[in-house]
Amino acid sequence: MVADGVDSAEHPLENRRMSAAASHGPIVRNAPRERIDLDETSWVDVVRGFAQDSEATMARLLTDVAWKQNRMIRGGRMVDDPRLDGMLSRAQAEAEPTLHFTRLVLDARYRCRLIGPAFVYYRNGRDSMGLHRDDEMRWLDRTIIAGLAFGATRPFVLQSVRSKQTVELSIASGDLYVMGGRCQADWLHGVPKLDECGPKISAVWRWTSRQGKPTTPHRERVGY
Ligand SMILES: O=C(O)CCC(=O)C(=O)O
Repeated sequence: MVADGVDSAEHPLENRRMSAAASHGPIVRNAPRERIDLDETSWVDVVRGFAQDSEATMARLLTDVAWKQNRMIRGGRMVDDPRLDGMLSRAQAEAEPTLHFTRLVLDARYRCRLIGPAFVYYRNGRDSMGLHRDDEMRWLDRTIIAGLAFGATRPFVLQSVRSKQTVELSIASGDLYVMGGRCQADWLHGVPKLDECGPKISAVWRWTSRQGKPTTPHRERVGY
């Protein structure tokens, strides 16, 4: 087989490099992972530049995802959520190389079977996600929530439920973040509004250990 002028059949090292690249698609499996300990039991991992083809993937997601305008009660009346939510069928998600390989890497790295991805589309800076925890999972004592970003760079804010201490990360296109431990029990997270900002899509995978006492989901999202 000849690729880029290299006959890989005669070059075992090149052969191995090519099959490693092919087996992980457009993601950088070994991109450095920074662990941020929020407290003794909650953490966030951030992997910068994890997805290599985020522009092309975003263009396909914009057309392929079934985007939906959800509504919420705010101040006693129904209003549109300031963002769109969406899903792909399992087959569609698995056919998208970045999503397929991200799921494989996450499952292997965190030793769990994540559900998803679900998608969030922030059309501009006015779209946002209020501070919340992903309590629809109900068992929050030990969870893994991963988000892969496509498009505009935006802040991702975490706030301690008890002390109100905040940690702000800047998440750019192709960056992967993973919240773990007791993060959903003890910390809120959200994406604040910005004055000026281009579109952004987040792909989100979730897993719960189902350990501990289940919570009752509470839809209200504060701020933003
Ligand atoms: O856009 C993000 O990364 C945050 C998404 C999120 O918080 C959620 O879907 O619950």
